[in-house]
Formats: sequence, C-alpha cells, structure tokens
Amino acid sequence: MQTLPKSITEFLELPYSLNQEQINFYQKNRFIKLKNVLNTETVQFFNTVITEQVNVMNQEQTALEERTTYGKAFLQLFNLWLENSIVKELIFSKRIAKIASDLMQVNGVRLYHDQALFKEGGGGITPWHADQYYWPLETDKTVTAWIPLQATPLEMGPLEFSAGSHTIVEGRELEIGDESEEIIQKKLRVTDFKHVIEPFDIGKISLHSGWVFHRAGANITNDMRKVMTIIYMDKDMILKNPENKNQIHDWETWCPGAKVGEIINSPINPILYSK
Ligand SMILES: O=C(O)CCC(=O)C(=O)O
Repeated sequence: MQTLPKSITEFLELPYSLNQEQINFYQKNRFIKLKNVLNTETVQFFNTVITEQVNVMNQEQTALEERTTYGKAFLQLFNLWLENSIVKELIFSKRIAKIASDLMQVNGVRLYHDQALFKEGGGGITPWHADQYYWPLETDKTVTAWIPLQATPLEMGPLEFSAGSHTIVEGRELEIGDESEEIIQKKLRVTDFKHVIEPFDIGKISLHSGWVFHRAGANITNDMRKVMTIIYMDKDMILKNPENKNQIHDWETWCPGAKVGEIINSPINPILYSK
C-alpha cells in the first residue's frame, strides 16, 4: 500500500484562486476548464493509486465489441473513497471542493459520490447527456469535477461541452445512450451554443454543472484514458421526490436514508468544504 507524500497532502489543501471573470464564465456557460489545479506530482501519484484501485474493483468481463454504446464508453467504478484511504485524500481535497463551492456561489459543498471513468483504448464515445436526469436533487447547485490522470489529447476522448446549454429543457429526460446522442446532437445543431472540444494538459481539470449537455469522443489510442470525477452538491441540498427509476436507484445508493424534503446528510454525503 502506498503512502501519501506530505508534499501532496499539503498541496491538496492549498487554495486555488478563482477570479470574478472565471466565476462569471461558469455561471453563464455552466462549465469551466482550469489549468494547474493539480501539479504533475499529484496527477502521477493518483494515476498509480487510482489505477490499482480500479483494477481491484473492476468486474467488467464483456468484450468491448459486445457491449452497449454506454458500456463501451468507459469502465465506471463508484465511491473509491470508501475503499481506499489514499484516494479519499483526493476526494476530500479542500482545494478542489472550494473551487466547486465558489463556482456555484454557495456556502459549502458535500459529496454526492465519486467515480472513476476509465475509457479503454479503442473505447467508444460518451453520448451527449445531462447528468442531473439521474439525480433526485431539488436544485441545480451541482457540479462535477472531471480530473484527468494524464494529459488527454483529442484522440483519447476528452470531455466536450455545449456551452450554456443548461437552458435547454428538451433532452434532459434521456438516459445516456444512442438515443440521447442522436436527439441532443440534433437539437444542439440548431442552436448557437458553442461546442467546446479541447485537449487537457496535465493538471488541468474541468467542472460542469448537472444540467449542461456534454459528451466525449472515442478513445482511438491504445492507452486507457484515466479520469477521476468528484460530484459535489450544495451542502444544503434537499432530496426531491424521484422522477424516474434512475433517481430512485440513486437515492437508495448515493443518499441512503435521506428523506424527501430534507437536507441530504447521510454518512456517505460528507461536507467537503464550508465557508
Ligand atoms: O468521462 C466521460 O467520458 C464522461 C464524463 C461525464 O459524462 C461526466 O463526468 O459527467
């Protein structure tokens, strides 16, 4: 078992300064890409630790070509922080949690869940979708930090955004899959929202809100595209009455014991930053 170097522990606590322009950009477009949130030492360290943890947890045995479009998009492992005390240090990083809180302009954030999203070499596209379709959460104060564990060129399938598309309601009701890719793409084509497709340098991360539409291209390299994500919600987030079967599943799985109409405060939804 690795131990976390003190230099990384300290780095993960260091505040990252956001300026007003960046906050305004996020508020308008509901995504942002920020450079140097992590340093190279931290990215490389967690690349190793998270890869080991994914290998322990991964149970996918179906060959890529036999999976659905969603199954081809990535290996998806959840709440690594509960399994691995070193990964927990990244998930509990005040540096990243404060960015999430400041972008959403709230008084603090708690964890919804974490997930590793490893797009295999030869893995397919991640279809267009909006995350919050899956979440039984009352407000739109949700944000996912998408943290690549290596530099991510276009060939590996970096995350793409439709800037400002959280204002579109059509397509929100779709699960991730062939239908969401087709219908949302068609809708976005007749709008003026900018489609942002850019590589990620090492240390750069993106943050996107729950209703903004996003996708990723296929990984046409032979290497795994390794990404860790942390989903934050307003620390005062209320559980809403679930509107579909996925939201019922999420309630039971990611907010166990939480009550409709009350603040979500289960043991697996810790507050990660508070002003
Ligand atoms: O990593 C991907 O390909 C998709 C990620 C995504 O959709 C998300 O983090 O919300």
